Amino acid sequence: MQEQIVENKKSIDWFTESRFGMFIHWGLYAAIGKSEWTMYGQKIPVKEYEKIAATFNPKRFNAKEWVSVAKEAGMKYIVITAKHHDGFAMFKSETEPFNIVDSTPFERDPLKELAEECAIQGLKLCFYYSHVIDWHHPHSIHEHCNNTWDYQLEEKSFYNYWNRLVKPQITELLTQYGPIGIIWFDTAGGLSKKDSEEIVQLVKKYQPDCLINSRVSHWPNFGDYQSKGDNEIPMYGEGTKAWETPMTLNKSWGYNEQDDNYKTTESIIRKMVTIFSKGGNLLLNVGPTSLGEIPIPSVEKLKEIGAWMNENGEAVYGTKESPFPYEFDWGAITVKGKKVYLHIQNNKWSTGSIRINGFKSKVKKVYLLSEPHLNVPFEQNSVEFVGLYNLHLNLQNEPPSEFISVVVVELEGELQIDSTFIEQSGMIKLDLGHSIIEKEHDHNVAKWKVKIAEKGKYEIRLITYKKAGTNWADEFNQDMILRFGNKTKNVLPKEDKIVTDSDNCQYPYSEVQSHLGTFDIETIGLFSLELGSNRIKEKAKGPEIWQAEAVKIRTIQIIKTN
Ligand code: H79
Repeated sequence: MQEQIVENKKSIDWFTESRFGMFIHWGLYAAIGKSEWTMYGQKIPVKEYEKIAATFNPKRFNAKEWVSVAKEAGMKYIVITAKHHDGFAMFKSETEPFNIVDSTPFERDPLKELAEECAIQGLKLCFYYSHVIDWHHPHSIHEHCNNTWDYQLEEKSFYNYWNRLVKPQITELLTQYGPIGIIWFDTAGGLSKKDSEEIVQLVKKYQPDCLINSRVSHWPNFGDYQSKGDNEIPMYGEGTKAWETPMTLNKSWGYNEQDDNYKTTESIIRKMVTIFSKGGNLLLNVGPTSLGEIPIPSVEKLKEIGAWMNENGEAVYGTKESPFPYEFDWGAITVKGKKVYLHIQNNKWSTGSIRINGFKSKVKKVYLLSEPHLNVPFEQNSVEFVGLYNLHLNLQNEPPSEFISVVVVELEGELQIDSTFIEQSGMIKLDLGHSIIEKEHDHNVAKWKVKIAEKGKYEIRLITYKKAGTNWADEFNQDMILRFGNKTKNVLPKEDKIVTDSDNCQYPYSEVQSHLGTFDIETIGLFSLELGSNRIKEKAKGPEIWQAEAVKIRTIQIIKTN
């Protein structure tokens, strides 16, 4: 038996180069209009749920329009729900008549039409398939979320489901629709290691180049790339494999008629850039209606995103992650060969200048990506005794793009930076993922080393992500121990500031900022910073379930206050 699934280098390249895909959650649930978990939430009996199929007739479905919306947004692949947790197949299945061709008046196979259109327009088609949760089938078994209103758990026999529905339907999807980019699995809770391996082998048997996301299994080391949690943007230091964030435009995956909680276009573009700068892909979701239309506000957002991608795509497609192991407060960095792309937020642009510390490479020229004839004046300095190299840009021109504008830094030679933590214009974010965690007494201590280049007062802030509905006091009821330089402080973090939508954090989490203390730094150089708490866990060895934790410790931020 195989211990590790070997990464297929050749076929992962298209994925990492594409960076941006469209997720489509579409199924019978669109007709209820309350997202894809309604059957489970309302315990709708199978017999009742099947009646929706009899009236499901998405007459306005037009594959050409959907693929065009994705393509014009700059997306290179589409992942559509072939079967979600409700068990309804959105394709012609010989295995099970509970499918869109055999049990609706629509009678067409939208996946076939999308496959043909994707081939014409040059996008990769990929299928989401709920392999463990299936509330329609009498024998599916998940560790938590089963249909217990129609079926008795103790009467279920899992292999009836696995061998007679899952394997044949995955075979259909891999043999009837041409080359498939990814089979996107979800919610594998309870699936054995042996069955996980078997499903991987089945996919590879029919299409060796088809990628599989890590959610195929809750066992470690599965999948060709890491599928982050729903709406999760990872921190630094969480692994190196290719990865992807699935993200909603509002708060829902499947069509939800009441959900007009759309993120602003600016918020989405900031998150996109953050993801790209960390080396990830973004799979951005739409939830079409039961008539077969992508909701108008979604189409409008995607048009604005497309305009940005059209101007700035060179700084996205085929780029690599930023070599700096931390976030900047002005934006983010991507790299391609000897070009370093600075994605600068327009509101930071108005400050007139940007300084990057730790930039060692000799710079040839700096210019605006969308107007390459416009040079950006720059200076390079070094302060040898603290090992500090900086690049200073003068942003004289107006920001050329909406929301975020890209400056290209062209290098003379190879990219070389100082990858230790260095404060950047008086600010640095140290992610927990890049700390060293050691046990002391009854708790763990996270440790970092950070270079401070200017004397003065520095505020230390804790950044945590809190899940909606969590009571802070239940989570934090013991002091944390903070050490900076040679001073120590015990502090109980409070919810000093809550940000519901930041560049890295979104629903169902909010970013909480807690003031931990202020320290005087009287000499410049390298300092150690340590945070001790019973809430700091050892680093996870296997896959983690993103939304399992009520509060996640994320980052220590150091900010110069004078
Ligand atoms: O397909 C989308 C979700 O349906 C699926 N993953 C994305 C891509 C998903 N499956 N499980 N979960 C997400 C986590 C389950 C969350 C739940 Fe709930 C909390 C289920 C019931 C309570 C969210 C909130 C759904 C209904 C209420």
